[in-house]
Amino acid sequence: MSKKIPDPTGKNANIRGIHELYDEDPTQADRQLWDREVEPTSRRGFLKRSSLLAMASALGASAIPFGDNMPGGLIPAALANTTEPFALAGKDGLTVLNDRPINAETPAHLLDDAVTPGSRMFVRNNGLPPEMASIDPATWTLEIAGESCENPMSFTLAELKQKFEHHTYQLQVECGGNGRSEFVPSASGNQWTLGAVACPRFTGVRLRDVLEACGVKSDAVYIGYYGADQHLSRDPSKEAISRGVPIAKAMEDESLIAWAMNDEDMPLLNGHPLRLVCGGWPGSVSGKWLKKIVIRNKVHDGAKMSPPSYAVPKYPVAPGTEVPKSDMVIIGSMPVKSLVTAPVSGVTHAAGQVLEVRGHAWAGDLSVAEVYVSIDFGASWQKAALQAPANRLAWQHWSIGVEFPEKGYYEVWARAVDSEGRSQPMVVPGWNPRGYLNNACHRIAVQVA
Ligand SMILES: Nc1nc2c(c(=O)[nH]1)N[C@H]1C(S)=C(S)[C@@H](COP(=O)(O)O)O[C@H]1N2
Ligand SMILES: [Mo]
Repeated sequence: MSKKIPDPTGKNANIRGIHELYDEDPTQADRQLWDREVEPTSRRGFLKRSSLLAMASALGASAIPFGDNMPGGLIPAALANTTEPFALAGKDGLTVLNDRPINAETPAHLLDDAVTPGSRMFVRNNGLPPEMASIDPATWTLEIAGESCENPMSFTLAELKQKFEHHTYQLQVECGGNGRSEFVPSASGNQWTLGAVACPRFTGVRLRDVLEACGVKSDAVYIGYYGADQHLSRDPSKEAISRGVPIAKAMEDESLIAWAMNDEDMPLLNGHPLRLVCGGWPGSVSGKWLKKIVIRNKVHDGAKMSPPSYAVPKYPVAPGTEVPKSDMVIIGSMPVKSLVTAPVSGVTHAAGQVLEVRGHAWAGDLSVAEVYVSIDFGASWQKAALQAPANRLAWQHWSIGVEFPEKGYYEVWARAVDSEGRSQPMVVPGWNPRGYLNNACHRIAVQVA
């Protein structure tokens, strides 16, 4: 007999889909998963016990004497008596999904800027980021090595800046799991909705120029990165994540080793003082807090590099299918997608007036050819005006004036088509075990009154 088990901690009540994962009594592993994958985001909810220990100092207390009696993860009243949602320093209006590791996404209407400000760029951490106080840009070094590197070398940040030409590109970075929350049955991992995507301007040196200065052997097929963040266990022999890209992607003009975002230092949570940016691919290839790059003679084998991480089945599977790792492929270029960034979903609009609807569209390594908008649940589509990208791998802006025939409830759906004629699907596409690549149309609600 299977039955639905409520989350015994009650912490995840607002997180869609999590309970569907469990129809047996929860195991210890399940409880750990609740703690690890779906930590609470509301002060009216609960925090996990490990975070509580740190909370004594947040309360300005030296200790919480009866802390052992606190129900696992209870939020202290001193912090609970406010309606302010949890906020991340330097991140403006982002929704925090997790606090250990820190993961936060941006509501669609806060992604309205043509170029995403640092304060609005999502945060996806697999481990524990280095602390600001431990980062000294003056002594930071980047090492280039690996079996397919002719002359392994190390560069200080100043040497990188001085030896190589600087380049600035606006680059779209989207987490491979963006949209995961819509898959049924649900996939474990951050329950991203729409906002694990951004397109800031990055400045740095070309990855290619640095690799070539160190000599790329003819047998090179891949690069891999290592960052200064720690594994969640703090075990120094483990990497939080160490991924990479095929050498052809690494050698593209737009693949950067970047120190600046929008002409400012990289925000700490986005990889200060140095990160890799390979736009158009899952964000996980763009290594933060970059310490080392290896040139490999095989597919890089760092943490979260092999299936099922960042991989999808080679063939379509029915929802819920168990897929052998050998039948999975590593995700490369991301699929075509778009966002409606204005108006905000749920807006009330005056009847008889034209509603200005706008947003962005992007298509991995490709460009976007067309964007269409529907106000009748996909029965008919109107073509939006679409701008060229600022450069290759930047998202493109679209806009359209929409008229509504009468008062009532409408949804505005947006659908982009890439330069090879592939369209976003109107419904959630191919289910896959880890919940990647959901590029379904974004829709917003509009009340015409
Ligand atoms: N060192 C390091 N680099 C990393 C990660 C990480 O946890 N550690 N997360 C990756 C993932 S999964 C994504 S989606 C992007 C997110 O970049 P952002 O946090 O700057 O938005 O960083 C990638 N680079
Ligand atoms: Mo990611």
